Amino acid sequence: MKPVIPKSHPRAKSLYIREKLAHAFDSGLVAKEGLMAHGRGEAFDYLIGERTSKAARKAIKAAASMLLLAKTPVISVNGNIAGLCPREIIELSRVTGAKIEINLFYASEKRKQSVLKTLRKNGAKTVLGTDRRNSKKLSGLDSARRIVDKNGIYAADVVVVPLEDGDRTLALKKAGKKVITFDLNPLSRTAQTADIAIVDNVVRGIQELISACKKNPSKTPFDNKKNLADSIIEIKKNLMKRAVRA
Ligand code: PTJ
Repeated sequence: MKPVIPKSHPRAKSLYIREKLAHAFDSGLVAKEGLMAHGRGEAFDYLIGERTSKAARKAIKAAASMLLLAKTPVISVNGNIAGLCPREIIELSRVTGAKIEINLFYASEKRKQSVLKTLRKNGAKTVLGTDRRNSKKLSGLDSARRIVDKNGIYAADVVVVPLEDGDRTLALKKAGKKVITFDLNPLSRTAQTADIAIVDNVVRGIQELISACKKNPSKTPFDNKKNLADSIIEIKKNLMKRAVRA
């Protein structure tokens, strides 16, 4: 079959990611709402300039150090992240010793099984979040995300929550956990509530995070609010450059 997106297309990379997510939707991994969430992300990525910003690099370094110092880190996996970067999730788990737990907002047993199958196909050995006997409830949360694994998120000291909803980030914080997120929207409640928000496309940022973990960075002070402000300023600068050219 002839590829739909020509390699020469000026925005081929972004379109490949979109196509990957569309395929993941067709194979039952991604919720239809996940496609819309991706669209919102794409819009912010456009404003950021579709590259990893200086502020994001700083957040990635801080996240690597937090993950490596954690005692019981967990990576929470939803449909979008399973569709976009399953191999990288497993690699991140390998380099940090973090457990992997499936946790869906638009929860369904069928989609959970699809995510599990994809993670296994990509090399995951142990995946939490599928055994009801281990279910515990996170308090202060009404969505399906409140059901977590007692050996995973429930017991974690650090949780990575890529493409998240703000409510759970707050509930995790209230439960005394440190939260790391990937969110292209620096204004989102998740980004504003997390300890470390990496304002980058998870597809790019997760590769950088894996590389940073391999370098074993030392702990340096990190201020999430300041970093988010820097991310917004970088967007502004990028827009100003475009405005001058126009
Ligand atoms: O698979 P499920 O059922 O757990 O559902 C997953 C989604 C993503 C649908 C659910 O968590 C959701 O509705 O999320 P929100 O509230 O729309 O938030 C998603 C956030 O991620 C938004 O702020 C987007 O800008 C951002 N985002 C979207 N795509 C990316 C992204 N951030 C980083 N990388 C992306 N590729």
